[in-house]
Amino acid sequence: MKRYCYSLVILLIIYSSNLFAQQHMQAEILGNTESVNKQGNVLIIKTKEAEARVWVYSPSVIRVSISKEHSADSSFAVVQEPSGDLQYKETSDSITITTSALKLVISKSPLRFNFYTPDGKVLSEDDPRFGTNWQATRVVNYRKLYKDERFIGLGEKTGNLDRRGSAYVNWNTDAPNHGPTTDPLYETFPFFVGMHNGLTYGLFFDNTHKSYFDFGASTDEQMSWFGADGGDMNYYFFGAQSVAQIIEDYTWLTGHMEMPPIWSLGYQQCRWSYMSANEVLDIATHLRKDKIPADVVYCDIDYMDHYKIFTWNKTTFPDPKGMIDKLKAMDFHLVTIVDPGIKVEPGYKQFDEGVAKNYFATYPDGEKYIGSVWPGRCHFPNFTDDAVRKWWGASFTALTEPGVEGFWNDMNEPAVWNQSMPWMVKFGKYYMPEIRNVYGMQMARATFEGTKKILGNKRPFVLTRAAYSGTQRYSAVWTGDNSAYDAHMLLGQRMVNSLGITGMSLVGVDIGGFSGNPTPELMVRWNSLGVYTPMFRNHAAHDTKYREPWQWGNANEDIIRKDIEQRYKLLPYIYSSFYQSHQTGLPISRTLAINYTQDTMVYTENFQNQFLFGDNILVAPVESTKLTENVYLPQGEWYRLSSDEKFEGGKAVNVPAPLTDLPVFVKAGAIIPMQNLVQSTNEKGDGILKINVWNGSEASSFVYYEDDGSSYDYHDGTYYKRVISFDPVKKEIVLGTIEGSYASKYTKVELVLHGFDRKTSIVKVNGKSSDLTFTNANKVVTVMY
Ligand code: MIG
Repeated sequence: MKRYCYSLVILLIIYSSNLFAQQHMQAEILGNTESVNKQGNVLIIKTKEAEARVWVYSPSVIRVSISKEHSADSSFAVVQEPSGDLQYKETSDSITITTSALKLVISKSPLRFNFYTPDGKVLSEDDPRFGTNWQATRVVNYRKLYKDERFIGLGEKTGNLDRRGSAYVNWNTDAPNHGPTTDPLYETFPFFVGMHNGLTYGLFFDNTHKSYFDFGASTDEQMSWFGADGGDMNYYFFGAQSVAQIIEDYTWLTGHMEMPPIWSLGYQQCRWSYMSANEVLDIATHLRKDKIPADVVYCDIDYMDHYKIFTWNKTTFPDPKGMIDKLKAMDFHLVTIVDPGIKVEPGYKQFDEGVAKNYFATYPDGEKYIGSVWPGRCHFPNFTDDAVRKWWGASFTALTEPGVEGFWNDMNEPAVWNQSMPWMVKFGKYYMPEIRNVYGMQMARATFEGTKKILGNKRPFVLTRAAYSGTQRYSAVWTGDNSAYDAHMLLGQRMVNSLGITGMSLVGVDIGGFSGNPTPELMVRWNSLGVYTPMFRNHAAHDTKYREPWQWGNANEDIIRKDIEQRYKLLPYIYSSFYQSHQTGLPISRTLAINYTQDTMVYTENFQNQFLFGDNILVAPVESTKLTENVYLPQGEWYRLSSDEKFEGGKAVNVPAPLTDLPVFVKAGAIIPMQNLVQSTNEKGDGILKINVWNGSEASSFVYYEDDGSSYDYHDGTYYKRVISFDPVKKEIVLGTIEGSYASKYTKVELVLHGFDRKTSIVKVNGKSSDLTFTNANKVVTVMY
């Protein structure tokens, strides 16, 4: 009897501990190394829990992927292959991989990954206790957090430039009425740059599941961590010692943007919605009549027949081609919206074809998923499938045949009413939670690849709301449904700057704020900031007042016009900046943290919204309620663009900031090519390229770039490129040798000199001074080269 009791107790103990194990997830920590093997270009390290793989992609980019079960290796983001070059040294307790730019020291037991500069300075290390860690399918990497460490990046996120002390979630979400702290939003860019001890590094967590980043927000500053609900601990570590070079490496890895059609860099007029062809034409006519330079008008969802994608409303848009022909005659380009949801309606072409070919998302038993959006009950194309992408892409003939050249991809998080698509919905082989964060990117890809094919040698313009790392290869992005108040304008600017860190150069916000009605002051101010935003689009929600430039009274319209004129004058500079981005991945709007990484002032709340627009222009966003502003000018000398007033940098200055004059500065030595005023990018202009040079004490140069603005011929050398340089010691400006076979549309060069003293600094151009004639003390000469 006694014995029986004992065994019962033991049985109970075993039973209850099993119960315990069933009810509570175990945290599994990556343990001790059991084997190390090199297979071709990959180093494979096994522990009891998992397998780690390490590849060298370039001297400054090393990839680590840790998994319990590595599946087929594929990525939506990455376009590069690992290099064959992987050398390592192994001792009894560590493995070391050293390249010219990075040193990875892998401690074997327990298995931890620690990154250093080649000479051994710490860049970033695993938390020694926890490193990589699982709780069921959730995978997390805990990292050491250094006292002075800052973080920037993650793309479209609210909050501060410096993300230290904050945490974020990536889960693409339709977020109307989002506020200054809302998270997550529409896009996922799991890439950040860390900085401490005067050093920099980058980390890209290429995992499409819902993911999490905590930069010491809720860990009592003991550690930072990132992880995901599923998938592998798969990351790329960047070791370059400048933020700019890290961005170049990240965009090398995930791809560069193509040159955008130049018309997409002009002023864009949008609204939800211009309700008829007549209204669209009225808007375009009014812009021309009022001499507001512009290139683009939009059709939002109401151009369609019952919101059916790839259709036109026969009553309100009876003759799309006729309308677009008229727009073209006025030098306008039309962009139309497309949503992913395909209306469930037998007889509707896209519905019938998609059903017949099984192109839509399903439940696991094959029943098609239905979610409601604008058209009512809808199916959702599986854009992860190549055949579906081709089918979607080919459908655009309904829009391209009448002449549409821009394709706005909305609602592709994907959004459904009430925002709760079930987790078991399948897109081909993927369940929704795994694919959600790349759905929008794959829709943009389908749109870009399809329209590019249809348009032949013409560049399509694609704009998407949802995105994932690598989207720059296909599309521009905007920051979704912002709101008409000052804090949102500033927040939007930080997002534009942050998106630039993660490879998105062609970005914009809805000027004026999508939801709500801006005050006239806010509209004017926001428009002046739009001049210095890569994509410059005025857009508003359906329940707001009309907000075209003439809706604000004559005086305000005059200010708005003058600002938009400035945008058009700057286009040669802006277009050249896009070429730089196409070549290197550097953004157009650059947080000051890129060029002035070690200057703590740029991270302060007062100055964190400031940015460089291209290499040479510094912009300070200002609330519409302020008429002066404290602007932080980093080290060096600066000139105010509007007055040529000169400032010593390395300090904050208080400057006038009336609504007519946003604080915009140029660097001493800046070279900024401009042109005369035109009403659209299609207008030929006076043929004079105005090369503005601001005097400085250091040599400077600028790569001027031009092409036809619309075709892909630039891939074959049909462009016009020259380096323009200024040497203050020799007092010479050199217009370098012309590269490429394109004939510039400018036949004359006019030098506009700023800050030069007429007597002492006569400037030679390409060795000659005889052609120079000053028209006044500080300005101009005309030279022909
Ligand atoms: O449910 O197409 O963010 O720019 O105007 C709203 C109508 C759908 C959301 C987009 C917005 C667009 C609007 N769309």
